[in-house]
Amino acid sequence: MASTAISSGLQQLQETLNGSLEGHKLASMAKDTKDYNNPNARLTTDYGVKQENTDDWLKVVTDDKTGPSLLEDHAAREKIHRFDHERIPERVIHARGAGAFGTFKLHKSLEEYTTAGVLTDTSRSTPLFTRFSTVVGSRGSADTVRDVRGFAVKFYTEEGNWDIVGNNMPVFFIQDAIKFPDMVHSAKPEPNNEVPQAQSAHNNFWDFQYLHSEATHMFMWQQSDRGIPRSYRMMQGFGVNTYTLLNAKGERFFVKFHFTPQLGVHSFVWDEALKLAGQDPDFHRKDLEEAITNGSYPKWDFGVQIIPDGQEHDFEFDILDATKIWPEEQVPVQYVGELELNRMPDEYFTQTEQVAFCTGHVVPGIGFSDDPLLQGRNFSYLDTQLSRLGTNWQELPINKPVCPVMNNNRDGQLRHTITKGTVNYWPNRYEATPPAKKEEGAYIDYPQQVAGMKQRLRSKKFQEHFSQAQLFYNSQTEAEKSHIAASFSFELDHCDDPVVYERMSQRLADIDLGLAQSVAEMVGGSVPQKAGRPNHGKTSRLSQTQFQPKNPTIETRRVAILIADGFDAVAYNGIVAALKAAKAVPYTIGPRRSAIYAAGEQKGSSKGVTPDHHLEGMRSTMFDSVFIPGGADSVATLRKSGRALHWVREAFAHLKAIGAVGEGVDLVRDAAALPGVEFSSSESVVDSYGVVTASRTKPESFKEVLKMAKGAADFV
Ligand code: HDE
Repeated sequence: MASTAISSGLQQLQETLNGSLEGHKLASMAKDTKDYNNPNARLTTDYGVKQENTDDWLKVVTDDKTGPSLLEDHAAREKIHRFDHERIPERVIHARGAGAFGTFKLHKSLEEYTTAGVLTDTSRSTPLFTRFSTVVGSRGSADTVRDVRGFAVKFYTEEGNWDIVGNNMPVFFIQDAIKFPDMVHSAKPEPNNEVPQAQSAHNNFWDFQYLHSEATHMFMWQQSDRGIPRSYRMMQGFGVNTYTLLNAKGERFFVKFHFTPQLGVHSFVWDEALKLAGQDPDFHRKDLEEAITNGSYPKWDFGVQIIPDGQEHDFEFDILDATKIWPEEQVPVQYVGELELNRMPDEYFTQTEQVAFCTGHVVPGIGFSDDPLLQGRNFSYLDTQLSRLGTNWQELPINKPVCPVMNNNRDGQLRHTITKGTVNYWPNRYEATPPAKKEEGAYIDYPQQVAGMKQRLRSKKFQEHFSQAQLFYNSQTEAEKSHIAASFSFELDHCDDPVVYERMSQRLADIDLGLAQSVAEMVGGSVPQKAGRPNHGKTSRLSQTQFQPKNPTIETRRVAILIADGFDAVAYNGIVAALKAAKAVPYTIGPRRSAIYAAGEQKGSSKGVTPDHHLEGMRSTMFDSVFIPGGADSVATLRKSGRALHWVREAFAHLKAIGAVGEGVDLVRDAAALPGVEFSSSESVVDSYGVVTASRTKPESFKEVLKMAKGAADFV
């Protein structure tokens, strides 16, 4: 096929990238890319023959009589046959996800600890693909459910692919990989009726959590606001497992990987997340796409925590236990690089669905540790790709490394590479394709001394399960703590087996008596009278309120502007311009999606403003903030609309910044007819409960409103 728009677009991009690694990856993908939106292309069969009719099966037919369809129609059979086999098995977990391409830049070399080029060469720009996901739900489930989020990054480095297959929480439910199938079975829909979908709020999940006290720390994270992130762009990423780094002197270091979002960590409130699951199940997917397409590229600071070999036993916890963090106060995070996402995939299936991450994919200078969860993962990821993608999945464009690949792994179903040569084994008489030497960049395994009894046991420090659960809870703000209590109350209310909610209420007393008592009362468990163990009272930097941007911004925040006929054009245009200038994303919402006319404008003499959506089509949940410009007729219409009042009330209940000017303030006042909530009607700018109102429209009002909207970033 002639060079098409997409592949030539990719090629152009590649040329501008000037022979860089990113250019290399793009060029390699361009070879496999075809443009369907090309008016010069023609429909063909899979074997390349142009087709004149793909709408009617070849059949015996006259003007008034339809006879049998003919088996001889190969093109029709091919079309149906290909359709019949379109589906592949979804990921056994993390089935629902969204991906994006990006770049990794290193600011500070880690050569003291590693030889890995990607972590030592500050002149490099390493291309990458990131896939975010929920864990429990099926591929078609909702984005905003309470769950852990996957944060998987494939770095296409000069020395081969390096995958960090992480999550948005730094710990995990279990310590030993052999428990994984039990754990996942308990979280997935129950086996008898396949209920519930994408929920941890059911008997089996909480039964397992109680029976595995090692899960206590992790379920506190999952029940916290971290379980309902506002955006993939606003969550942390953690490698979770302990890896190792190896430097040029052959010294080894233990390492944990961190990604901290430059936009800060933000979450929904639960009511919002629940509603969004129905109102817009693709909310996170669309959010990522909206930001990248608008050029507001999400960025994370990349950091490492490092413990030198020999110091691994200096901690009260085992540094190989994935249910434990390394508190930052004990092992600081060194931020050394930046990950940016800047390009959406061209096609979901071939890129986001077919990407195959493996914890086993490490590059020279990076290695594993004896973390028993990681060791099992190293088997599982390689293995699972086989049932999802078949053999030769490494050759799919999204999975191909940017460096040369050559070995004697051959054949298998759907092999693409054609390897020339007369031998396919090593050693061979030609000395063809010999193994690499260390100085040629070969992967070197650390010569680790190992001794011990072969046993099905866990070592001593792995037996302590509550200390860091307390540490996490103690570190939360009062608002975050109340969200945790509300979350347990919701989840355990969905468990109808008293054994489950009774026991879980008792378990919470191992963390905090007050928490256990409030949850037990809500869910009908017997109320614990004394703490299961004393609280050590320690805290760490674990509240998400401590991960906020240095310069708060409303960039990428979605602001709904409510208007009806007769709106104040000065106020409307002013706020739209101010929001755009601040790189926020304004959406105009009206009672209908056909033109709305400003005060003094006439249908016919003016085009009016065409809203992006109408009040029934989108709900306040889909926006970060609501603004109501003045205009007597506009506001009178909105004040009569139950939906408009609900919009403002709901936004208020979800702690969103609300702004109103001129008569718009009256709508806020109507909506705020709640006990104990009062809004002044004075002419100056009023800021109370996160609501900014200014009865007189003046430029300063917009500034105040914007300031408040920025403040919205602080609501957790
Ligand atoms: Fe995974 N996990 N996992 N996991 N995991 C998979 O691999 C597994 C664990 C994580 O976007 C599977 O390709 C075992 C921890 C992410 O494609 C599977 C254990 C962490 C993704 C698998 C764990 C993760 C997966 C399913 C316990 C955070 C999605 C499909 C030992 C550090 C990757 C696949 C993507 C996916 C196994 C525990 C993160 C079955 C056995 C801990 C982000 O191989």
